[in-house]
Amino acid sequence: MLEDLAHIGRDPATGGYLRDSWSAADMELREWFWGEARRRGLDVREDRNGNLWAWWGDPSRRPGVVTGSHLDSVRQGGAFDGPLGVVSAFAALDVLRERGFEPSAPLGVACFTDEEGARFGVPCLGSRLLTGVLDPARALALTDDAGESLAEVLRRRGRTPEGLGADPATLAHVGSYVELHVEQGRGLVDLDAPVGVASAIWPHGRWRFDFHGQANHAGTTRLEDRDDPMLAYAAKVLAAREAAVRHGIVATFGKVRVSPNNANAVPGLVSAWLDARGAGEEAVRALVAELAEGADVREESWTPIVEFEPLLRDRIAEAAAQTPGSGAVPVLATGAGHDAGILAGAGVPSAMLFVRNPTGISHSPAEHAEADDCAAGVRALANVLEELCR
Ligand code: HGY
Ligand code: MN
Ligand code: MN
Repeated sequence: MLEDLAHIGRDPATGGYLRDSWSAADMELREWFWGEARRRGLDVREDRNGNLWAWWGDPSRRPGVVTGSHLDSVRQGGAFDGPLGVVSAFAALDVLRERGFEPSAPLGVACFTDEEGARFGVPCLGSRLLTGVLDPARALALTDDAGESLAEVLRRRGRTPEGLGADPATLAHVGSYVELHVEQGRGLVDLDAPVGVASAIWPHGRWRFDFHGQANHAGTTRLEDRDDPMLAYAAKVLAAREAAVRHGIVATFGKVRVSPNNANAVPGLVSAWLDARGAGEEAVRALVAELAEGADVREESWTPIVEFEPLLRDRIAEAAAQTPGSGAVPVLATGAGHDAGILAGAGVPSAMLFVRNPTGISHSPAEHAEADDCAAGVRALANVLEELCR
């Protein structure tokens, strides 16, 4: 299944993926999801927010056990972040059927829309809308780099923007949620384990900074006459790194938009996005407060710390370790956000399985997972689903 997806949205020049939400690549990925679900006789549907659900059993009878992830990517992302979780969900369902397992609870495969927030800026857009933590009016007004709003994009894709919003009926179908995800660090490499279980997701957020200046000629404007926002931006980037070291957290300016972006002009405006994360919420807030001093800044998203429910976490780790030869399944925290964190925050018992990434690199074409480790992840997920559906 990973090979079937490998060509969709792939940039041949870099091997990276361009799978913006609602892009042509995303529409192809959605078709793939429907096909895989239909091939397995699952009842597949798209909810009002654009999330996809494929059910084995009827969740309106009783809440089901759901597993899945997302198919969209960051710009020039890797092949596994998201897709590995969706592919493993279908594969784990196949393993359960091979074992002759009859779930006593409905079993669902989920694909959340726009987990990365690469196009419209708010990550986990689909799960935030589903759980009601994101105001649909705000979501619809979000615009992409071309200035197109989510509402316009949805209409162009034949969806109904007015339908966006909290969806308690769909959320009620989710009795518990387990997301398998490629690890986005070196935890499992250092522990020499193919599969791990999440203990927590660090608090993290995104802030947009606007540095205002005066557009002017690069050749005729004397230095003392300049009001160059690029200098303020550069100073802020260096300040963010210094503050991150001091606060013991991470901070990144990974996206910047210069306008009008001429090589021969002093810019009029520099917009830049800060991503700050860390084990402790207060340190993240303190760093942002420092950088926000005297700046034109607005918070675009915030995700509080997620501590996965310990009993469920340990039950998952136990089940995942049932596979002969799997060895212990370590428990580790992550600095990466996930839909599982949004669902956990909405009170849905949630858990995550990680699959070893030998490069430890993510949000890059260098992201990788070995076939054997992916297979170990599927077996562990099948065990977990069997345990939860018992
Ligand atoms: O950015 C993140 O934490 C996740 O990969 N969306
Ligand atoms: Mn990601
Ligand atoms: Mn992801």
